[in-house]
Amino acid sequence: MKVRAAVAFEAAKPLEIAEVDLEGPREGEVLVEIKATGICHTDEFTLSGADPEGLFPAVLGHEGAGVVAEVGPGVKSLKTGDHVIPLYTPECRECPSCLSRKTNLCTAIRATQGQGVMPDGTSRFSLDGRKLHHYMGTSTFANYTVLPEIALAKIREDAPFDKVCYIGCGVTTGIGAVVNTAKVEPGAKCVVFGLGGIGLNVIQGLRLVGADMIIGVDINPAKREWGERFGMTHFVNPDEVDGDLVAHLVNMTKTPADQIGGADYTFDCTGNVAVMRQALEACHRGWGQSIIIGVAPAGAEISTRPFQLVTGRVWKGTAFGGARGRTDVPRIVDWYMEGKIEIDPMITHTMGLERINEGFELMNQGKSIRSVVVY
Ligand code: NAD
Ligand code: AHE
Ligand code: ZN
Repeated sequence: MKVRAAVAFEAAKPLEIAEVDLEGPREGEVLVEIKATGICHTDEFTLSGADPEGLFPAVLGHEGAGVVAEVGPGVKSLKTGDHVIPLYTPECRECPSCLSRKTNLCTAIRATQGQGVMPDGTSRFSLDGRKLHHYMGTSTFANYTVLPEIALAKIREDAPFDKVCYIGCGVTTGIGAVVNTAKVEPGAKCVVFGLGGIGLNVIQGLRLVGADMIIGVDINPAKREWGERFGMTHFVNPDEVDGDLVAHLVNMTKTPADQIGGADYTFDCTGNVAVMRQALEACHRGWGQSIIIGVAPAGAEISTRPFQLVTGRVWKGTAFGGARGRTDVPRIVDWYMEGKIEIDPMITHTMGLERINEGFELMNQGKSIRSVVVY
């Protein structure tokens, strides 16, 4: 069938809208009509050429929501008409990782997903007979896409696509980092670096679990108001700090009873390895945990003095907020529908597919929190 897609032909070039060919679903696969998709910084990261796994030409996009249009042979858990959210972290419930209960990083199809193809090693997308790569196993920058059954979360039918698509990455990543990865307890002192589409969801996750001190750090002064809107208690602009940022943050967390200071939990939502170091070193001696969410460019490495870890600080990372997608995503949709979490105010821009490059520009200029493309 012919579908409309925003194609990334080359790194660091704008996406091009094209009518491309999409083959129907094979064994264990599902054809989904995508109704809406968010634009995440990771799409920009791959488009920029900084992603070591980046492949071109490709149909990017990983933050979608839509309706099952057709199921392939052997598909048991979904039927035509079901409402779904694509999962770049699938949940097969059978691989060693899923069975371990220690991680959400299902390994059933990770190898082929990283090669930009379906689990049988072929692509369903093409243009004039030339193969187009899938992206993160989801390719939501097309109005129809094909995914494995294990990479789809079935959601309730009254949830609006143009809002819950954000649960396909940003919302789940931010809130999940707090709830699943860090397991932040009420009363905690926390620092969030980078108040974009992910960081603001970390902040609302911290508010949800009852953190006491939620310090937001961003070089964009406009993010102060955004952070406060979702529960941030203090804002720090590194450009306005006189002296060392880490010492400044540690000082902010000191009390008369605790003159050591440092955060119980910090979160990097920037992808900048220098910031990741600051986030670790702003943690409390003996127990502070720093969670890396941001993705860093090819070749970048993190560093710190080993003494930071010897003295009890912990460095952790999280993918998709540690969420098991088919199990957790429908619950997060329920939280949104029940008013327990906010999404609407973070979706600052909505546009048709033909304006998708504007969405990338708004993000690069720090003028949006989330842009959503509606088909
Ligand atoms: P975004 O562009 O919306 O937000 C990034 C924010 O960081 C901006 O507000 C920017 O001003 C701020 N920032 C940049 N440099 C900074 C610095 N030196 N100090 C403080 N703040 C700084 O991006 P996003 O969509 O929120 O994504 C954030 C990061 O998370 C990206 O690296 C993205 O690829 C990654 N990500 C990871 C996962 C995961 O599962 N681990 C999921 C989604 C996104
Ligand atoms: N391909 C990159 C890393 C990209 C990355 O870390 N992706 C995150 C999701 S970001 C969503 O916005 C992730 O889930 N990683 C786990 C995985 O298995 O991909 C690289 O550096 O090679
Ligand atoms: Zn994302």
